Amino acid sequence: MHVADIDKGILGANGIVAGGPPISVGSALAAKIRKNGKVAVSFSGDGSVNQGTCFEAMNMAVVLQVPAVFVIENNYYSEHTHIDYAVGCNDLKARTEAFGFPVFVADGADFFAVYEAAGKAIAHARAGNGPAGVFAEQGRYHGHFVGDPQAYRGEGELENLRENHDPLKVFRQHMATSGDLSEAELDAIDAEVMAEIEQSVVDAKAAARPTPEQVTADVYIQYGATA
Ligand SMILES: Cc1ncc(C[n+]2csc(CCOP(=O)(O)OP(=O)(O)O)c2C)c(N)n1
Ligand SMILES: [Mg+2]
Repeated sequence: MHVADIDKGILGANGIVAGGPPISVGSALAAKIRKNGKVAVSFSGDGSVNQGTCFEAMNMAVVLQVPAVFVIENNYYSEHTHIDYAVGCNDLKARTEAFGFPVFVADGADFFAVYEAAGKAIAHARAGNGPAGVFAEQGRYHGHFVGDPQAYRGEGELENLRENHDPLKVFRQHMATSGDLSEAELDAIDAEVMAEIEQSVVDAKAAARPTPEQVTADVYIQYGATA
């Protein structure tokens, strides 16, 4: 939530829900003025899209015709509240399009569908056609925080998600059809990643304890003068 790396074009996710869209519109306006071909992307959830800042940003992006892409991720929950209790209009695509820009829909469990929809939205914005949206649904596997008892979940809800809406399973199915990666190659990648995670834990536990001077290292970004 609090990651930022200006050098990589990540201006900063922030703890203010729906704080991102207005920042991205400012950034998209800068790209338009500088004619540098850049596109600003912001991410909002099914809860975040109901904030006034999100509506204002989407409207302003249309008025100014800036290259902003609004990604809307519906994972059905904002904290512990299901979308059915919190959103009056359950067609978020239609509601977003009503602001005056196209929204490309993808199955959030399908890596390739999301890639394609994002590509269309970025191409639309980069070509000078104003903002575009991407809408994807993917149910949330975990609680809102570590230790969330998730008593608000329906019976069998999580089991169904893991069984039938698992992006990694869908990815494997695609690979089986396309033949781009074999089962053995995918297993090898999984094993490599697991080993890397295990090793990181071993290294972290074996490392010397940080000194007081190191505690704030890599925590705060240094904003320098940028061109
Ligand atoms: C302005 C503001 N209000 C409330 C919160 C508390 N809060 C943190 S996350 C969250 C829910 C966000 O839900 P959603 O947009 O669906 O995103 P998700 O966590 O599901 O990806 C809320 C209300 C906050 N961080 N900022
Ligand atoms: Mg959500």
